Amino acid sequence: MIEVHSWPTPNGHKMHVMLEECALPYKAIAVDIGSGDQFRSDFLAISPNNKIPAIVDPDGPGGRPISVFESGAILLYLGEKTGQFLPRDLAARVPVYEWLMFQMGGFGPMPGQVHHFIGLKDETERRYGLSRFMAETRRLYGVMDRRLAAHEFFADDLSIADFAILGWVWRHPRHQVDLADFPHVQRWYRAMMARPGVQRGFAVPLRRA
Ligand SMILES: N[C@@H](CCC(=O)N[C@@H](CS)C(=O)NCC(=O)O)C(=O)O
Repeated sequence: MIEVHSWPTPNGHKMHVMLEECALPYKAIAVDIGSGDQFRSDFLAISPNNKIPAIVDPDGPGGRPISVFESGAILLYLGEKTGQFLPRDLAARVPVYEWLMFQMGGFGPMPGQVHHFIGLKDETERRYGLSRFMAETRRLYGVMDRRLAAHEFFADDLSIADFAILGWVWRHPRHQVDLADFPHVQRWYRAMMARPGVQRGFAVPLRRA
């Protein structure tokens, strides 16, 4: 059974959603990042950047165990392993790569900065950080809204790119974005959150042992 070392955050939930949607059996292991579990040496052995998520698949390529860190790499690995949510055809795969990288490089780091600056006590630092990163976060919502105006999903069909982006859109109240301002993202978000696999993924119990 695949072990997912995780926590109920945007990057953690991506994993739980993918595993549920693929109907893969897995064991969720809590890494409480608020208590510093990510710095434990046993976790460092599978996640050298000290961040969740990471997985251990005892039945990796060639039947040998493998660990994978970085949520985008894990989504690609699971897509390859199962043949689900990652098209075989290269032309169909390109938009999956594009929107997955869009999330990993931008729509994750930028709202993540909003989540950081929103909690600062110093008003000057807070104001600068929020004006910069909220504007960029909203710009990225605009990019997604334009894409979804003409597409049901980010790529041609439901894919790992949707699961990656969903983890962060789920946090829109925290980065203070009203989805009503981005109606196509709102339509997509509602459809995604109505999926039973997605709902199971977001409900995965993760408590520290
Ligand atoms: N690029 C990484 C980012 C992972 C990440 O930032 N994880 C956060 C939680 S969402 C974390 O572990 N934070 C703990 C820390 O920074 O100490 C990925 O997508 O896997």
